[in-house]
Amino acid sequence: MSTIEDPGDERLSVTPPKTWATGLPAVTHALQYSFGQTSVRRTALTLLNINQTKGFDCPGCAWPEPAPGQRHKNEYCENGAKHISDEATSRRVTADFFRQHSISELGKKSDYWLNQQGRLTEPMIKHSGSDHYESIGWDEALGLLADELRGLDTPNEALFYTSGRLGNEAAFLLQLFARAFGTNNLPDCSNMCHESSGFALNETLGIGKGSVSLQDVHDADLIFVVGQNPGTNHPRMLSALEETKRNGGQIIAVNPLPEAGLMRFKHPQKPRGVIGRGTAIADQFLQIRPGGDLALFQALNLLLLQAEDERPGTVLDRSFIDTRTTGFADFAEHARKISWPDILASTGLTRGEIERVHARVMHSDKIIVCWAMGLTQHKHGVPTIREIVNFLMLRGNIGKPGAGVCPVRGHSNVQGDRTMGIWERMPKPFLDSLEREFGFTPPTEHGLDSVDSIRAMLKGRAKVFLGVAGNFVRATPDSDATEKAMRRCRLTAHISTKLNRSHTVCGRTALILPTLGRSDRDVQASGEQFVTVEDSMSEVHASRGRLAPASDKLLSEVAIISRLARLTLGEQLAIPWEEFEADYNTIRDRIARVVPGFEDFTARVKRPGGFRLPNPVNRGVFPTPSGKAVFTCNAFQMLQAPKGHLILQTLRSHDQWNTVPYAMNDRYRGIRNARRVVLVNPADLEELGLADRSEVDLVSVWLDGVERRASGFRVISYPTTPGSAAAYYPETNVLVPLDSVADFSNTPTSKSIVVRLEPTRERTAP
Ligand SMILES: Nc1nc2c(c(=O)[nH]1)N[C@H]1C(S)=C(S)[C@@H](COP(=O)(O)OP(=O)(O)OC[C@H]3O[C@@H](n4cnc5c(=O)[nH]c(N)nc54)[C@H](O)[C@@H]3O)O[C@H]1N2
Ligand SMILES: Nc1nc2c(c(=O)[nH]1)N[C@H]1C(S)=C(S)[C@@H](COP(=O)(O)OP(=O)(O)OC[C@H]3O[C@@H](n4cnc5c(=O)[nH]c(N)nc54)[C@H](O)[C@@H]3O)O[C@H]1N2
Ligand SMILES: [Mo]
Repeated sequence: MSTIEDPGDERLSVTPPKTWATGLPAVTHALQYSFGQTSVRRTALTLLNINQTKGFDCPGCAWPEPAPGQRHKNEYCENGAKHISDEATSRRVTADFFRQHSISELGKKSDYWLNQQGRLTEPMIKHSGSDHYESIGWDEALGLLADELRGLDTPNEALFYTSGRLGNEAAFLLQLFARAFGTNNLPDCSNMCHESSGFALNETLGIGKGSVSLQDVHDADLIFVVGQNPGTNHPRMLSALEETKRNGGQIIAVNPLPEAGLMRFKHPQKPRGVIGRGTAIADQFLQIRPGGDLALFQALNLLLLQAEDERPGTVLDRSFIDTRTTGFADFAEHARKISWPDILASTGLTRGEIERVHARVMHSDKIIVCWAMGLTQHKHGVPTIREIVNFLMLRGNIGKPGAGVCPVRGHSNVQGDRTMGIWERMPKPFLDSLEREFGFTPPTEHGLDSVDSIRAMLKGRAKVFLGVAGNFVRATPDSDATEKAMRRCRLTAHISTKLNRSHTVCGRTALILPTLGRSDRDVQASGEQFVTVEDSMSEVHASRGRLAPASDKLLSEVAIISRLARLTLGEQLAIPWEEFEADYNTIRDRIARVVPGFEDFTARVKRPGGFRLPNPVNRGVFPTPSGKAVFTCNAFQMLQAPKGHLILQTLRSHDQWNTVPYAMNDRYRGIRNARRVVLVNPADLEELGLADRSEVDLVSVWLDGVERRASGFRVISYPTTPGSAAAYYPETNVLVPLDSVADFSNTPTSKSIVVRLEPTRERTAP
């Protein structure tokens, strides 16, 4: 991995972290990136159509838009503008480009460089034994992929990976194709993202989705923002939190890093936001130790139980607990056993800080807990989220206005893709429904998730890999192992808009299948099409691209999947693939009959703003086996690194979209011109005898004794929680051991890697 070029490093500059987010600089930064990628006219066309009822859904995060009448005419954030300009770029990757650059040469380029080359324009093939991609026609490319699929010993030797960028229609077709072909091998980015949330919420509430609406966020008395960096990753969430504050609500931020967006917010689209100090977001900031959140909520639950003991009948919501839940008695008995020394050791907080939080809780009737990767990507991510559900249920904060659970999703349609059946373990009622509609029996054996897919490729049990709308090689853990796994495949193929590292780590044969992006106009036989997406709060709405496609050789994702399915499965099944490609309404008609909540889909989604899928939890209905919400007992766990080691989290800079860096900067954290940096608390630097800005290798320590090393990182003295460190993903994925996963959800523990820092010179010395 160390052979990959890294632009920027030499010019590293560091200033103190910012204490506010999203002001005027945010707007100018967005326009700068856009003008660097494309013309003024395309910039105007794209930016004016983001998140408007007749435009397209921002391909950035999954935070919802306000109701149609309440949207700003610029309903997007700085980072949304960057994502869309990155897609609308005027730069092009042509067949000529691949003649000039061999695959091994491209493999040495940085992720940044690969993305900057522009939009993919025509299908390409790498033949067995060749080091170059060459042009190939669509029919031939898809025919070859179909032949490879049909030639497998069992359908379970095929893998169909997706990210949450895919719209509902294409996602529905992809899972339909995989299951009609005979496998549930549908690994997705969710496996590495909110899988822990889905698992914990399914188990406790009976549905793996958030329960709150944007209105609930505005109306809450108290909101916890835990393990999440909204200033960078969900900037429009800050406007919602500002509204909460205006209505008298309070915010508690829990994070090892003092993230700018959690501290103070300046609204970029209101005059007041551009000048002045803006709104202080967090009323209380808890600088927690990594993984200490489980103990924090266990402590809060203990304090609630004790308060009820002191003033019986006044603290807990007995009527909610007695009528709607099970398991309270066991939970209460277990919860009382936690000790304060354990709580303080695990959280790194003081008892006073936790008691202050408790006081706020006691004064709040409506509480919401929001979270993201800072919780899900830990070994005990599932128990942590279960404990949050316990916490909310104690005072009846589930299923009532202004209260509830809010896992803040990543990719714009990651929640929708799951609703459409992109999941390796879709429940039986969904499979039965598919069978009724399409007349074939879907396989019932669970498929492989992302981590197990890598294992299967390594063992030669999976041989054909199709990736859709993502960058599997960089998103997954243990980069060296993953690359080895991909290279063992007979065929790797990717449906993509832009060049990325997954295209350079090839199976024996490899295909690049270029496609339309969200902002591109999509015209099929029946005319102009739109697609649909579901946001983090279950709002389903239409998305219609407006720009001329990047090349006339692009096919839509729906077209590619439909044609591939027809070539692979032939005409023997009653699935009208040609009709699906010609008119997406015909796909929606099928979704309406298969997926609950989508009745009359096409008509309802054409209304401005679309519609919200019902969440039974908000009617007091819990679709668990017992029909009740479930209190759980979660054993105390804490993260500890051996002496001389740190707990490293891998996270996003302000200038990247997942595996794709847009620039070398991380403005809010004050870092410019470098990504190979590691943020370490000054006290730890002193103890480790390391100087600020010195160069180190990060070496991860894991049970299997394999050395995983990321070389040449510059140390930056930074106010992170002592004992913890932070560095950017995907450069550090090489450090995450394949077997280091969250219990139950199998999510890589990207937020807790035990590392030691070795001065780089030690290794290079003779
Ligand atoms: N601009 C931009 N927007 C994005 C993305 C992007 O790459 N760029 N990615 C999208 C996707 S797919 C996702 S999933 C989301 C991700 O959104 P986030 O979850 O906000 O993303 P991360 O950068 O991984 O940040 C994790 C945060 O959790 C904190 N944290 C780490 N460990 C702990 C812990 O143990 N406890 C607590 N309390 N906090 C902890 C970190 O300090 C950091 O603030 O963003 C989405 N939006
Ligand atoms: N160490 C570490 N690893 C992580 C994480 C972490 O925090 N730390 N986060 C995890 C998380 S939360 C996630 S969600 C995953 C993300 O993993 P992925 O979703 O697999 O990765 P992305 O970087 O979003 O994928 C980018 C590629 O998508 C393609 N693309 C973009 N738009 C479109 C489109 O409209 N259509 C098609 N067909 N292709 C398109 C482009 O070719 C682009 O190169 O990474 C995970 N990996
Ligand atoms: Mo994600």
